[in-house]
Amino acid sequence: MSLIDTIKKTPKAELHLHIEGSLTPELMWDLAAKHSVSLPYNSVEEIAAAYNFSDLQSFLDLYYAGAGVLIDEDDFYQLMWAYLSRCHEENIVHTEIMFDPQTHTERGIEFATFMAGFLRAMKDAEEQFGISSYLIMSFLRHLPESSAFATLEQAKPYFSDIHAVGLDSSELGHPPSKFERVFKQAKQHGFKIVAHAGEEGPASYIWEAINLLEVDRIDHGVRCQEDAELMTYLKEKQIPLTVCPLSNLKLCVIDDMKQHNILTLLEEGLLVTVNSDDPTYFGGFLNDNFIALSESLGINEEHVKALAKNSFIASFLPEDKKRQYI
Ligand code: ES4
Ligand code: ZN
Repeated sequence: MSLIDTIKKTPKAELHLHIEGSLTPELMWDLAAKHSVSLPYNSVEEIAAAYNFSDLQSFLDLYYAGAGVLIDEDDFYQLMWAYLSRCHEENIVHTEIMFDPQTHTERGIEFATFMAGFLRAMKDAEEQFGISSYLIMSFLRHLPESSAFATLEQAKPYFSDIHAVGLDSSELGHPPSKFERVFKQAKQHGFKIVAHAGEEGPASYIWEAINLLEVDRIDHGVRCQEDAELMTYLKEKQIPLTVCPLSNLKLCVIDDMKQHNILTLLEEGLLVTVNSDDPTYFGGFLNDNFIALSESLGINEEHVKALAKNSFIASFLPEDKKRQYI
């Protein structure tokens, strides 16, 4: 079997995926027409051609604008259904999906609207494809703590549908410490905790996520290598890092995929996983990320198997379910 076949056929879990970042240019175009939302593009091709970013913020500006076409329950259903259908094609058997309530509530969209669409698609994917999926509610870190608290309150009717809370958006200048109190409350409600840290931000933000937010996983975390003590800690505690290679390339965290440190981190014994982050904006879904690593870093079949195994170990699945895959 070729390496590409191994990548495609190996059952995988995806742990770092923003559902709003899986909006295809085609669906954006169709929903803009449906709702008479004006886009600054004249065609689907123009949308795709606009996806050239210089850093995280330049991406986030387009990502929030793109999400403006998501208005009614069926839009959120279609968005989630399209992603889960792609999971089926890619042999992703379990996925833990981030969504940003504030991206929608700030535009006047009700929690009930997006949650109903997401949950209906997730149920259909479980029934039709056997894919299990969990939701991770992420707070936007560029907004104030009070907005995160209000979001947690609004989510109360859906607590049983949400597995974890996370932290995303503009990292620099918005350290995890800004959200210590709201994460403490989320933890008291029994949620698992994740946070983006060490993508553009320094290793100290990863320490804050660990010590102040008490995270179960770090999203990205690739700047951990700048702190030897942190590397030792991550290895000893086996705190998972959900790494997103094509994202790091597209957002200029690295200049060339050959510079990516994921293989070094794996070989050092850290619990790293491969993920797609915002696949339609960054030029590839999960298997494309594995393929990019094979082309640039020469990962082999053992690496693919180890990374896929890590994705289940690092997941929030119950132990008996994990054991089916590891
Ligand atoms: C994100 Cl790549 C990335 N980093 C931080 N926040 C995000 N939201 C969506 N994608
Ligand atoms: Zn992300």
